[in-house]
Amino acid sequence: MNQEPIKKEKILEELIEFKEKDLKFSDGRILGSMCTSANSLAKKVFYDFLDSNLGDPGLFEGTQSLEEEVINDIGSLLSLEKPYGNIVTGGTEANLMAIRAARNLAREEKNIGNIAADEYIVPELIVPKSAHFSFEKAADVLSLKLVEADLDENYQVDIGSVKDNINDNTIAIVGIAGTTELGVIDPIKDLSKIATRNNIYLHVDAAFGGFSIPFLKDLGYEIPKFDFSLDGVCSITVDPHKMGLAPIPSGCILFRDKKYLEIMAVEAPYLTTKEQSTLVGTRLGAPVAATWAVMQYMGREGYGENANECMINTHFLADSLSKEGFELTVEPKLNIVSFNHPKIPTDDLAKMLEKEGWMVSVSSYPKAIRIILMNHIKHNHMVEFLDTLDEIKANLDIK
Ligand code: 0PR
Repeated sequence: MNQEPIKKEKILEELIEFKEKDLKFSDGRILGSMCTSANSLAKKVFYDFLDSNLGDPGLFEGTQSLEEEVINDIGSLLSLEKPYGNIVTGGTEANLMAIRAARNLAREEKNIGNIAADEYIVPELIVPKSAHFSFEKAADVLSLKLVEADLDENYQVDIGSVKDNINDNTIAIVGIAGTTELGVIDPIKDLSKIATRNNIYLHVDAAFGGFSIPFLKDLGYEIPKFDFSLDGVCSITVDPHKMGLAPIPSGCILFRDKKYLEIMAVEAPYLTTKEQSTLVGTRLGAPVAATWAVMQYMGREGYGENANECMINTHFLADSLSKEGFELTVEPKLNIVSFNHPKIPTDDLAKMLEKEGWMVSVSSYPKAIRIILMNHIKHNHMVEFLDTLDEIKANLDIK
């Protein structure tokens, strides 16, 4: 570290050099990211609330009220009149909070995972094979056995496999509304029935889909129920910093009942609130205010337009790829296109695309090129991308 202070201008100048090495969403070359450039009003608001700390909310009552309003607004999107929850750093923390609530509840109500019990029972968590790796972290942190349910031919969780994996030690089942790799929506209604029948906690990970499915439904897209309108759903993760256009870090965990927050509360005797259920202590108010602002600014209509435009680009890309001899893994339900070419190994294709400046990602199951059509990807970018694919095929002598 420097001994003498450095002038502001010099610091800012130096930072430009670093920033220039970063890719920009607006260039339309980042094809594998679920994040995008945040709404500009939200960025300004974020800065205005940088000093606010929701770890001690009595000091920042205005920001606390904003959090209550955001939670209520997201709850109403997901068919829950009185939701409980928090704005957190993202999907990982939201999923961890949900599974912690489920674990603590099972410990109290079923004596599973109770270190004070005569015999310690290892709690089990059932997730679809397609679940985001954040559940692996949750299982590790909470000392759970992670049980992967199989997928069916459409890459949705196989209900039979979930049923087969349930036993007396199961503390929660997870369903996904918008899988990370394919954007697939699990049959949450069936999971809800199973969870209710077996008295097991059901968490829905809608980190990606939560800020598009409700609006696409408004517009007439046929998407089955996935939210709190299904009785068995206890909690939902939805990330404003993905399709919600909020700045990073903004995730949201919603619970159906206050008891889920209470079961993880620890005492915080010297703070302005005497209990805390969130994982982090000192907690940024900035993402809360920024998420509040962008939600007001967009409204249902604005988010509808955003989700619809992403879907139009998705269908354009998917249809064009099919015509050009590429094979789609699934028909896209949300704004992710996953494809392969029968004659080009996927990793080779990804490398060739990257050499031409296209930052794609490769999914693991099944292995495929994965394109996420966030709103920084415009029609012209996709036309250029298809041109690059044409050139690659021509260079390899593929018709
Ligand atoms: N649940 C689902 C369904 C997700 O897709 C993700 C992340 C999470 C939970 C975890 O969310 P956080 O990353 O906010 O904690 N999905 C993206 C992914 O892993 C995250 C991402 C975003 C990765 C932008 C890369 C990137 O450039 O693909």
